[in-house]
Amino acid sequence: FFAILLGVSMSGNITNEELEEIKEGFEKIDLNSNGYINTSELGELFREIGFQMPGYKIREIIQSVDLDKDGQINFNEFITIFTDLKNDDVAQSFKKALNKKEGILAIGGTSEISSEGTQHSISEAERFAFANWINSSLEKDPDCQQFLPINPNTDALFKVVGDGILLCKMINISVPDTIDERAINKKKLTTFTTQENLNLALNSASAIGCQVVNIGAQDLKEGKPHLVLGLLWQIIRIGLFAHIELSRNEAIAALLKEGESLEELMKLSPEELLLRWVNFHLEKVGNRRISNFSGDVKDSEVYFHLLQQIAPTGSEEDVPRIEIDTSGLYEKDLTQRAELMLKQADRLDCRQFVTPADVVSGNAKLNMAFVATLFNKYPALTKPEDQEWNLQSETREERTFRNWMNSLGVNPYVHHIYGDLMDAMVLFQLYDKIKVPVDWDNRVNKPPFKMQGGGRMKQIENCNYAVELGMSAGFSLVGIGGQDIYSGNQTLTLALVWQLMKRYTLNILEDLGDGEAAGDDLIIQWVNKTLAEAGKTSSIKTFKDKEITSSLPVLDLIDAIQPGSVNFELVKTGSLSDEDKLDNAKYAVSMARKIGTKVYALPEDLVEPNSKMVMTIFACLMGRGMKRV
Ligand SMILES: *[C@@H]1O[C@H](CO)[C@@H](O)[C@H](O)[C@H]1NC(C)=O
Ligand SMILES: *[C@@H]1O[C@H](CO)[C@@H](O)[C@H](O)[C@H]1NC(C)=O
Ligand SMILES: *[C@@H]1O[C@H](CO)[C@@H](O)[C@H](O)[C@H]1NC(C)=O
Ligand SMILES: *[C@@H]1O[C@H](CO)[C@@H](O)[C@H](O)[C@H]1NC(C)=O
Ligand SMILES: CC(=O)N[C@H]1CO[C@H](CO)[C@@H](O)[C@@H]1O
Repeated sequence: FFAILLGVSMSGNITNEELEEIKEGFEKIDLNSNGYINTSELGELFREIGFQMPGYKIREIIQSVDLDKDGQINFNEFITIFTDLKNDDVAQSFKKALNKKEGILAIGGTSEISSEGTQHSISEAERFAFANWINSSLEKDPDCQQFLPINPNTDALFKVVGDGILLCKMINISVPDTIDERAINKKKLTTFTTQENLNLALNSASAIGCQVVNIGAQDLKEGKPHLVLGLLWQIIRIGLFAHIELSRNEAIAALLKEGESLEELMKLSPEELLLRWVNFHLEKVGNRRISNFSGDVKDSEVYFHLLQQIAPTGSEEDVPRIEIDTSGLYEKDLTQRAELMLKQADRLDCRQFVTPADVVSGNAKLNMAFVATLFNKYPALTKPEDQEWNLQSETREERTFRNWMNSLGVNPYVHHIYGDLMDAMVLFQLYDKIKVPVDWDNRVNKPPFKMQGGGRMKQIENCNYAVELGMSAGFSLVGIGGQDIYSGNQTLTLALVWQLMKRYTLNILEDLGDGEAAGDDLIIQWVNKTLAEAGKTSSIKTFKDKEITSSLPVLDLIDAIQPGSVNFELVKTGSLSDEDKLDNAKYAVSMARKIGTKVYALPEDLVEPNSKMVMTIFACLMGRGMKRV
């Protein structure tokens, strides 16, 4: 039954046979047989299949399919859970549950690959788009020549990710310098060295904020279409959005509206900024505006105008004028019109992600990626000169915290650490992850919140509760009130988030040991002992130890945990320049990920050394080392 649900949830089509199965399933879940599934019945289902879902998530699922808004699911609505492909969360949840349940794994695994129909509907459009994107992104990479170009019309894409190299390269393109070239195994790959590459790819993907909890190395080796596309999209999106962010691209301030503050603009997500950007350019030519990347772009009209507005005018040196031919606007057939529009985009070297069919069908994901491509290449924005401001760009620490949260799959995705935590919803989810019980039903006010009055109070109440939970978890939160989190006080917000991350890291250790409370001393002792036992000469006294700046203790420890893994010929020793130190640190971080640890810290954290992040690195390595036995 669940296999069917899974199959259906991926293909979007239901046969009569399947309908019967779903009906049976519905009856099983509908415990009181009243023809409706309510929150507690759905919760029971998830529990039964071994998957803990917080109450609010279950309500969210119900809300999302509850067409007649009566707070429960009838049979017709139930079917939509499995047909609505867009409801990815649900499909993912089921998948997770299935993977956990013994015996079903095999069924779940094959249902994805078994029928041709299933694969097609996973999204041929995405497969096509991503294959082409990879083709052009990695065209010049010497290590990728053996599998490029990827034929976008076949399933070749799913095969080429199997050895991990291509994924490592794509991650490094999205967030440059994430992966050290020296850590990738490139020649004569064996099962083991392939596994290492995939570890490196998956742990690096986490480190840049991808949610990979459902994806294992085996899934990538087997090239499971659904998972490969999901991971690739996360990686690609992070790269596309990297500069659609006020603090990294001040020209975005040109999008400020009358009476709006920079803070307000800063809170917009990249999607919202892109919509605003399109409308900003549309304002110059007429009254048309868009509010989504689906229905509103289908007729290509908006695109023609946008291209015309952003095409280089020749006023800049070395960038010749490109005149956009808008005669395609008069083409009646929408598909042909889209093709004419894309021909113009091609002249800007921006024909990416969408085919005419994707434009006309209003594929929101791919159209947004297309618009992001246009923005990244030709923003055509000028930073307003008349304004004084001092924008702080995101610190390394803020970014690391954010990536950590996002990799745990918090919802909504955190773009701005302060603005996105102010209603505490993300904090509550993090408490869930560190096993601090959250009273979702009675204490949490759920969004949406009104901008004024009551909404503000409700968010502050949430923040107060978030602080209270921290106290109950034994965090040190002296002088931190809910109001500080709500108003985005940087120091205090970071203090809370750090304690969440630290607890998360230590929990992993405790899960491995016999419940012994892990602490700094215990970790340092373990590090010293492990180093000594492996005959290494390095050791550390604290997480601020000067020795750490060379990364040698980390590299030695990695080699102690997995003997022979570190190539010490690549490691600089003796008296080190800052550059040498950074070089070692990059190698160390990538190597740690390669042997299977989820390190979020960055090379700079070792060079500094930043004792908090250094602690997480050693703790992760300790976790890995303990698993060895
Ligand atoms: C990653 O990117 C950096 C900077 O762009 C580059 O120096 C490095 O060689 C790249 N590594 C890989 C594995 O592509
Ligand atoms: C997109 O926005 C338009 C209005 O601007 C609306 O009519 C249409 O339903 C929206 N489409 C989707 C898929 O949200
Ligand atoms: C944040 O809180 C600290 C401690 O209460 C305070 O010293 C600091 O001024 C606050 N920062 C802002 C920007 O309000
Ligand atoms: C680790 O080793 C160093 C050097 O031998 C020593 O000074 C330090 O006290 C040790 N720390 C712990 C916690 O074992
Ligand atoms: C088969 C295929 O689509 N090849 C393309 C891969 O990407 C390069 C660079 O964009 C194109 O020139 C190829 O046509």
